[in-house]
Amino acid sequence: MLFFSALVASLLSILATVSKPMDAVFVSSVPGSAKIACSITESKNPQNTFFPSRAGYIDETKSHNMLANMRLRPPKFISSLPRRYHHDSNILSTSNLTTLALSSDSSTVSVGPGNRWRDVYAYLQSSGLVVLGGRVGEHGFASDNVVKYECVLGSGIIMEATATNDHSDLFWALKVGGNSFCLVTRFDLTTYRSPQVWVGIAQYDQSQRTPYLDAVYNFGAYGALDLKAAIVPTVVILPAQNVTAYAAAKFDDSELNNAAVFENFTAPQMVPVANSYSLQSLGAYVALTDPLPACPTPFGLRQEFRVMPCVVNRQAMELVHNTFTISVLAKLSGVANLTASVTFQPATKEFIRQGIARSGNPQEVDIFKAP
Ligand SMILES: *[C@@H]1O[C@H](CO)[C@@H](O)[C@H](O)[C@H]1NC(C)=O
Ligand SMILES: *[C@@H]1O[C@H](CO)[C@@H](O)[C@H](O)[C@H]1NC(C)=O
Ligand SMILES: *[C@@H]1O[C@H](CO)[C@@H](O)[C@H](O)[C@H]1NC(C)=O
Ligand SMILES: CC(=O)N[C@H]1CO[C@H](CO)[C@@H](O)[C@@H]1O
Repeated sequence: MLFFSALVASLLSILATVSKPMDAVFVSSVPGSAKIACSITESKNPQNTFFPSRAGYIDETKSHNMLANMRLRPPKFISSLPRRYHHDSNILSTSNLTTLALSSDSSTVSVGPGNRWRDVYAYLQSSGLVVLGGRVGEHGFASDNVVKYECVLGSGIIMEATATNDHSDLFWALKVGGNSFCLVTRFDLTTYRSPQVWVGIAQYDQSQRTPYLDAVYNFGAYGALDLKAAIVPTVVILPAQNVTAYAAAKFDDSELNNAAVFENFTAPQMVPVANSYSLQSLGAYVALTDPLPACPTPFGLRQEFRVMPCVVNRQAMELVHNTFTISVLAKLSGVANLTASVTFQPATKEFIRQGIARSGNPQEVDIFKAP
């Protein structure tokens, strides 16, 4: 905890993403026990078990870029699988769990995990409501805005977890727990009234490298001063084409285009080569950017994420940026279709504050210990 108590301003998560062609490994190359599990599952549930050569499998992998050994409908058959597969959502398809229902007072929306964000925003658009789908300090992380999970345990038992019921420990753990604790079959999310916002992506060429990294650093250090504004700054590398580009997805929960916190992302400080920042509904924005034009994931490609948190530090950003771009360009130029990117994601103090205010922060980042 020494690391966090030395926290000066805010955290900066470095998200590295790599999209690459999918390996040809599925049921045929998995270890023996998995093969047996697949056969047992298939014999019990032939309609919903998909091996690579079958139509259902191809449909699933067309719409989801995950590595998948097989697919079946949860939660009914979970307990027939060996325990080590219970929580591996990569082998379970949730694509038919497509619930979308606004509560009677419109304060929450129930969302099945088979939905894409574009479905959720499109569903809410006519009511002028939105949910937190990402990383906006004003309301914390998306996981700070889940009020209830419906989930299936390894034993096959279905339960609901909230901040205050008998399963509050599970609720707390699910905030950062990924799929290690249960399979979530429904998320109840807090809604916000926000019919139109300023949102869009500015793109810069290689010449803007230094002012771009400076602007991202400043946002990490001072971005909490404007709670309504957020950025997702991504360095995109296409090694086969020898191209490095800089992008900033900017968001301001306001109908006025006056976020001073973005001053260094616009002229004269930096001149974008393309810019879609405009007043629009989040639904319209998400429909246009899913999948992101900068990182398309067509059939046959998959994505992999790695996250490393560190205290905001301009020198560290320089080191990560240079090491990553230089080694990707030098070592991966022979890989066609590969996109590698680094997102210097500022997580301001407000993110952490909101997490603590909304039923606790399992990451145990203690901003109040900052000097
Ligand atoms: C989803 O439902 C459809 C229609 O009932 C069915 O054909 C398909 O196999 C189901 N998909 C999965 C993954 O269970
Ligand atoms: C890649 O582009 C840079 C300029 O952006 C250039 O200096 C370098 O020589 C190029 N490398 C290759 C292998 O083409
Ligand atoms: C913009 O950049 C200048 C110079 O680096 C810096 O002093 C200022 O704080 C930055 N503004 C914001 C809002 O980050
Ligand atoms: C899906 C995709 O982007 N495929 C491309 C991979 O790279 C080859 C060679 O550059 C292209 O021809 C494909 O279109």
